[in-house]
Amino acid sequence: MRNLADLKGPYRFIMIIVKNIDALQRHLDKARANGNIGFVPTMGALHEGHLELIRTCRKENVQTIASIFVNPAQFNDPTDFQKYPVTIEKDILLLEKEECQLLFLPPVEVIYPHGFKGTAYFDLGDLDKILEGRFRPGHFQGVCKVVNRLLDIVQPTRLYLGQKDFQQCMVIQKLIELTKKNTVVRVCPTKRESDGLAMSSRNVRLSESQRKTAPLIHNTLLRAKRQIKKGSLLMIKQERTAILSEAGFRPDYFEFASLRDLAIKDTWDGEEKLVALVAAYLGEVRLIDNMIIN
Ligand code: PAJ
Repeated sequence: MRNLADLKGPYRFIMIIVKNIDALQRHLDKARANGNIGFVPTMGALHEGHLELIRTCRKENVQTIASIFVNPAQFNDPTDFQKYPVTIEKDILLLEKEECQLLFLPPVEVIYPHGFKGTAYFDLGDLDKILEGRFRPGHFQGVCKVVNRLLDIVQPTRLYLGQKDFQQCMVIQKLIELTKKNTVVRVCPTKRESDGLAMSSRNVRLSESQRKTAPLIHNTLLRAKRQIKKGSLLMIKQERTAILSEAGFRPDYFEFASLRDLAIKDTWDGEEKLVALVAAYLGEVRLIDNMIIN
């Protein structure tokens, strides 16, 4: 008889990958009996930002499930959808390394059996009309469609999201309230490259020289955080936008908003909690970032 210590060779964690709902439910039923389920939805092309979500989820839950689904409903720009990086084999290895127990990898017809065009509308108030919503019409409705569907399927105890997509976190929180789900949202800090650039699946599409310019988007937020004082915020917004334009960005917005409800602020009373948010194109690549100010 052999005991465990006799087993030679490296230990290899095996992650279960499922593509359809029946198989997923079978695994989830077993998982649920063992404890809390934490869920990390992604569109793949995984980087350290995603992996930090997995690590936090692993620490806080008995079972970690990730999903990879490049959601056609949330791309308002068809070129962005076509060019969205797909690195599935690498993603699987990365998730296994983090000991993620379950990966849901559905084909489009499993998520949208009747197509995605005519499905439900979620009343998010102003949340999907400002900032990203203004420049990417329909984007947050598309995010809600897929997240609503994924949450109905997985029914996790906790949902892990990145602060990098600050407005998305607020939208999904609102979706959960609207649909009266029991899932708790956990927002994890933005993971950055050493030069401050927020990690993003889209960063691989930047040219070498664009990649050198890109961290300015983070610097401009840091600068605004230092500059801000009670009174009008318009000068800072204009100055920050101009600096980005001079460096070769095409800014969509640089805004301050209330941390509570994301209402845009043109003046500050020196007390209200604010977040600064920026979106700008560098060539064809659209970058977003944000920073909590106080
Ligand atoms: P995706 O861009 O793949 O991001 C998946 C999750 O990783 C999101 O919660 C996002 O905020 C988080 N994330 C991305 N970059 C990060 C970084 N640098 N630091 C920390 N977290 C980061 O966001 C989506 O996919 C989709 O909209 C999705 C929610 C999956 C719905 O389709």
